[in-house]
Amino acid sequence: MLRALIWDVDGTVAETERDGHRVAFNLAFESMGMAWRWDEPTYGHLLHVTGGRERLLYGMEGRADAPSTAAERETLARELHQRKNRFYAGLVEQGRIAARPGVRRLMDACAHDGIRLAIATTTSTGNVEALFTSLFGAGWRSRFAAVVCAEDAPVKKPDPQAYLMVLQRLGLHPDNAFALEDSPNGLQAARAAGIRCGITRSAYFAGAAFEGASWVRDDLDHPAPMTLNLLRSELSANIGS
Ligand code: XBP
Ligand code: MG
Repeated sequence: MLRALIWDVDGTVAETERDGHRVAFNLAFESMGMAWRWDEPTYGHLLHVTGGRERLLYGMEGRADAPSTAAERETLARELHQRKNRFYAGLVEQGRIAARPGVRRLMDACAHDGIRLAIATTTSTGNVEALFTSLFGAGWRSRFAAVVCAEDAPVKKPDPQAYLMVLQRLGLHPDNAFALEDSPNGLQAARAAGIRCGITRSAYFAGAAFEGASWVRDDLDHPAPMTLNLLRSELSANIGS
């Protein structure tokens, strides 16, 4: 029986990577007087590493103009990451990022049917706070039964830590939850926690393979509305698989 819907944030609730984090990383580079810029193809490649600080460290690999020692790289990555998150919050507060199609509708349907909402994300708590306040208003948190972010689950997707923590906080068996994701790393994390997972393709993972997903679609409204009844039938048809 479906008791909880677990949401990934970046790419699933909104196109935050292309329009938010990437732009904010570039503002952070600029604010430190650095010439580095991540264009869309470059960022698409770097996105295979989850976690903004980890992504910065990965981006430094092979760069002649990156600091030479691991300690210096770590210090620079932390500074850039903090700046990036401040810029990201600013972009979000300006209302520059919208919820993806069907997100609000499905969240409202869950509230109506008593299906609990949860978040399993590798992004930082502050970023979720900024985005969800902008999209759903200051009282958004009361609508979610569990919110697990990078600070709670530091071992990032594709590791299942965030999903396992959500299940633990909800007191649920994986057969009673369904996950919504946009990336191969996210899908792997949900499935490793034993949770069925549907994919709404985001800009950067439009061409990715999603083996093991319950379904793959453009978004929650296309080609047709994804409903709770469809999710329920998905769960009952695949118990234990
Ligand atoms: C999201 C991430 C995050 C964001 C940036 O992945 O990997 O790192 O890109 O947020 P997912 P932070 O959607 O699979 O959770 O800078 O806070 O890490
Ligand atoms: Mg995502």
